[in-house]
Amino acid sequence: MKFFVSLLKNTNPKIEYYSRFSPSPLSIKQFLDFGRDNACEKTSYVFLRKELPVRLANTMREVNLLPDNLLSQPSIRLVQKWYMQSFVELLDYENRKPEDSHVLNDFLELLIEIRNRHNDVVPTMAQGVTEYKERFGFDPFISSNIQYFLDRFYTNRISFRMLINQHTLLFGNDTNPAHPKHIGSIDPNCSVAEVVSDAYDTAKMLCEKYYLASPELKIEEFNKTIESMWDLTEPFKSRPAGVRNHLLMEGGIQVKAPKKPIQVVYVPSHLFHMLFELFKNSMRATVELHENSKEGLPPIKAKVTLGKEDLSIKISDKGGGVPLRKIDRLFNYMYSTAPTPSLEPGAVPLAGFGYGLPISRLYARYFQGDLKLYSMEGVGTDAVIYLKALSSESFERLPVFNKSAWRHYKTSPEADDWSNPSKEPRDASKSKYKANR
Ligand code: W6P
Repeated sequence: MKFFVSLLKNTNPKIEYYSRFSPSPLSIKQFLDFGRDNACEKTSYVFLRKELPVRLANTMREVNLLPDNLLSQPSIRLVQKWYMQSFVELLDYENRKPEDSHVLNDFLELLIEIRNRHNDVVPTMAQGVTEYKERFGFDPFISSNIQYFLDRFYTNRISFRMLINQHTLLFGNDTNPAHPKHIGSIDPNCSVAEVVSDAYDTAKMLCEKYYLASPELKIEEFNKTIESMWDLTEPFKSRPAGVRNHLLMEGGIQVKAPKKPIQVVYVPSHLFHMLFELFKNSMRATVELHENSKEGLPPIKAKVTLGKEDLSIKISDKGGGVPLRKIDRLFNYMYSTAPTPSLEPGAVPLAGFGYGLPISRLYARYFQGDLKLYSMEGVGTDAVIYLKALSSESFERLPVFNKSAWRHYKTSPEADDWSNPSKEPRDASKSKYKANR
């Protein structure tokens, strides 16, 4: 087996060549400006035929640094095969001039093919982690390696799909009739409360299907950038119906809100993904804690705020919270893969706690934002999505394959330099995982 693994390793000079380039991060503003002013398909083609192989090669080199026991799992090998095939197919275009007939069209079709080939990368990698765990058990060192790797690998995948989607949406024949103002996957005027409302409605349907009940939503908006827009008397007029319903609270009077809804230049599908995941988690916690209470279900609250630098979205539930010790686990890939430490026997599909939360956080971080959980055990949880308010500041945050990344995989864990709360005095050097001194 070792032999085959090393056969795949770094033997392809093209992977070697392209992995020496660092990916070129783009800002949302750059995506937008490029797509807006008579976007040029040739320019996009010339950029992508180099940038896509660079991003693939960087991540393929990193896959090879995984421990051999993991790398040899059939699912991981399958994913590697997909990456290799896509890489080779893209290299076909290294010397093909955009002026030649069919080149642009063939390239566009190839991108669609590649996107489809990689559709199931996330569940397939999860399968690989499961296979590994079943054979070798849970190991904190391996787990932290997997965490580091998958965060980078999935970020790379998000970015790869972003580039492909922009190209195919801008230059493919399927213009998006539902969203004529969108530039590819970007909405230059993305109304945040609208996406919050859509994500809530979708999660609510699932919730009612499994629990026959669901908590209400209350949305508030605070636009701290334009105080003059505050309007204390007039109800909203310019909103889509779905949003108005949630905003007109208590007697139909929305007390504190600016006239203009908070908007951002963003990818609505990314925002939806994150919010949907958070709502599922909040709903589950709320329903399970209050199922039998006479007072009914406490509502979920959403608060959207805009400052100079951050656009923040807080989703608050009264679902009883999570002890601090367990918060990290919600973002841990190895821990959250079934079956071993199944968090809840008989968990319903609403559950979340799969890869939903860690990947949602990657979406937030991808454009320089973040996703954080603040929980108070016994009461409830606040989840906050932070986005950059300015599209000129939301540059792609991309993993780079270099010496420093390499070191993450090859360095064994340090001995713990904090005390261990054990009853007996123990010899740290005997510990299975901390014995490298
Ligand atoms: C919970 C656990 C959780 C995770 C993510 C978002 C919200 C919540 N609420 O109880």
